[in-house]
Amino acid sequence: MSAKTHKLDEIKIVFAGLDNAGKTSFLIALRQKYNFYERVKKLKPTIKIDYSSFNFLNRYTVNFWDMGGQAKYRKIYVNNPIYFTSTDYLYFLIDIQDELKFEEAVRYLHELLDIYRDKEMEYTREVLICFNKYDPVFRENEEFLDRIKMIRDLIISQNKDIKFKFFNMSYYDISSLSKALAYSLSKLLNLEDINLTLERIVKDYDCNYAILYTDSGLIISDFYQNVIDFRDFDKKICRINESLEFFQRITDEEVEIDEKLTFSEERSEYVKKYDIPSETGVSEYYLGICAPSNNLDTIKKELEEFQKYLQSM
Ligand SMILES: Nc1nc2c(ncn2[C@@H]2O[C@H](COP(=O)(O)OP(=O)(O)OP(=O)(O)O)[C@@H](O)[C@H]2O)c(=O)[nH]1
Ligand SMILES: [Mg+2]
Repeated sequence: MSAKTHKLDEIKIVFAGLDNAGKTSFLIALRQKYNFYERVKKLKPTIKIDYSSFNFLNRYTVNFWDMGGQAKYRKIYVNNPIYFTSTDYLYFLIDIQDELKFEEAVRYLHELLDIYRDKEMEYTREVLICFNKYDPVFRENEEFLDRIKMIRDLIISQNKDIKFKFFNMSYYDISSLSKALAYSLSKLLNLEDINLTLERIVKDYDCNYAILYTDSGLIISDFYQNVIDFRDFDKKICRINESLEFFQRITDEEVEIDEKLTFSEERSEYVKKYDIPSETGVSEYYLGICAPSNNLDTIKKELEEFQKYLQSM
């Protein structure tokens, strides 16, 4: 795509938007999910830029640039486009509950787009616009839908040269955050097949969820049937650590088992371990699924294909 000057395995994702749009919250919620634990504590406005990064599959370093959105910082970035060089994806968050700031938000977006329009920036990808704080209680609210449509149309009509992708999100719905982030990561890391397969399995077999993770608990891909508040994520879903401990124990005891099943009459939890040969040895992946017990046999058959996907990753 672009002749990037930085190392191929370094990925830079920029999060921008006005102050209070929810950028830091978004990242904290995702970080929790991607297993570098941190709670959403008493949030303070971000001072200038917060950097964080995580190692993905031992191959990529994903760097998040959380650009504090107060006016004084915005002015600094806009006057110093160098902050934005080598961006792989730009996420721009708009607080959909704060109608009074829509105009200012769009103005700031346009300032950033002007920076990215510069050829030197080599930014040829989509710009990801996130309508944030679209909490589940507002989902059916006509007024919110109108607002979103209005801003969306405005952005598209004033920037015909740029491709956009729009997301509605809220930290009360962890899937909406994952979906927004997974969009760019999947494109950068070729995870689309895996994401689609998990989604299909969950839908076809009425599963509660399907989660693919590594031996360090890093979630690579996941799909959930229902809306999940990210604050309940640990409790409801994260049997991950428990399963990892189980497999660790049996490895220590040198037993060859690659499946774990917690069976109940209606819904069972099934975890399958995959050993995938890689350049650096063998990588372990785990796929956890919660499904109606009577669908498990069919799902297991489907999962035979999965080894192939993981190998090609
Ligand atoms: N209702 C609701 N509130 C949210 C959501 N996301 C963030 N917030 C709240 O919005 C406030 C601001 O969030 P921050 O994440 O600090 O915003 P920011 O964009 O990082 O702000 P700056 O660092 O100043 O640029 C906090 O009180 C959050 O709890 C959401 O999805 N829904
Ligand atoms: Mg912040």
